[in-house]
Amino acid sequence: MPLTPERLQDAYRQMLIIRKFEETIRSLYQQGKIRGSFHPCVGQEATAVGGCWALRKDDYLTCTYRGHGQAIAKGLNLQAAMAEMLGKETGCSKGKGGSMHFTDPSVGLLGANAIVAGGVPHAAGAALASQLQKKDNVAIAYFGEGAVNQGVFLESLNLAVIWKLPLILVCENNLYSEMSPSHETTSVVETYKRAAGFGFEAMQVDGNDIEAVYNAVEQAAARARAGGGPTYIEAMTYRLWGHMMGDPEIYRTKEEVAKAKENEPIVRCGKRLIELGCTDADLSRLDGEAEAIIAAALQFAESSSAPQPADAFTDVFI
Ligand SMILES: Cc1ncc(C[n+]2csc(CCOP(=O)(O)OP(=O)(O)O)c2C)c(N)n1
Ligand SMILES: [Mg+2]
Repeated sequence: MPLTPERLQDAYRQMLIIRKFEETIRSLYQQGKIRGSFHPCVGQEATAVGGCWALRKDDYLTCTYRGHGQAIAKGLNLQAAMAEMLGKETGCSKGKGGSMHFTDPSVGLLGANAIVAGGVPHAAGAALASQLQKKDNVAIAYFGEGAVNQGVFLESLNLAVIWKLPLILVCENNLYSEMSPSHETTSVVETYKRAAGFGFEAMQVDGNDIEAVYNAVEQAAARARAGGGPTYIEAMTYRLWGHMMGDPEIYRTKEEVAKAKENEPIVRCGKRLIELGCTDADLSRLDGEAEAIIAAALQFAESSSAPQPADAFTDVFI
């Protein structure tokens, strides 16, 4: 069932929440309130919301260090996400994981992963478990196009097809792997063709079109639940900010980024909503709601306590 106009409004607000989450993190980072690295997903919100909203809460998700949007779209509590960024004990990983380790099994979020392609075999494993337990849950893994050159990625593709796993692979192809353009590093830049070569149902979609992503993932999930096996979706998108905070962005031009902004998913979804009968006032209301949700999450996170030193070695492998 496609996204209804009502649900598309909610999805628009969800994308705004993710955008404002990242903007807030950037500001906290600049104030020195957050340490470590932060890889923003600004510009890629449609892949996150379109994909995760096409799934059930009890389906499994793995994502990368750029996965804040996916985690939130899958249902990660926003206050727990914000608190995790600030290293507070109320964070989803009790303040010990930070930006690259958002986890919440209660919404199927098996974990973000800082290792390129690391989440792909994890999702394949979750899909295998679901199949062996004769459940109808599917697993989705998000990764960047840089992941397709990793050995474990290719091994996972092979087994997923051989075992007909209920697995959905979403490649967020944003054209760059760190500072390297993908055409300089990857033999077949249209990554879905590799997956097709492994026997996947494989396609490329406009990753900045939330409805296109939603429809592709919804169909993939229906196929997987019916025992039809895995699907590979290459979602073409663009990250509007640098690879991480402090990226000097000397590998691309300002003109290229400006051009990409014309095609960015939130503006596009706003235009689509206007076509469907929404007014500018409706869009401003949704923006205001998103703003208030983010402000409440920040207030919660800032007023939470830091983890106790005595708990330094609990919930961690040492
Ligand atoms: C196995 C491994 N090799 C190298 C790195 C360093 N690294 C971090 S992000 C990244 C780029 C990955 O690019 P891509 O998969 O396209 O994802 P994007 O950052 O564009 O979302 C690299 C090489 C890593 N984290 N893991
Ligand atoms: Mg990339």
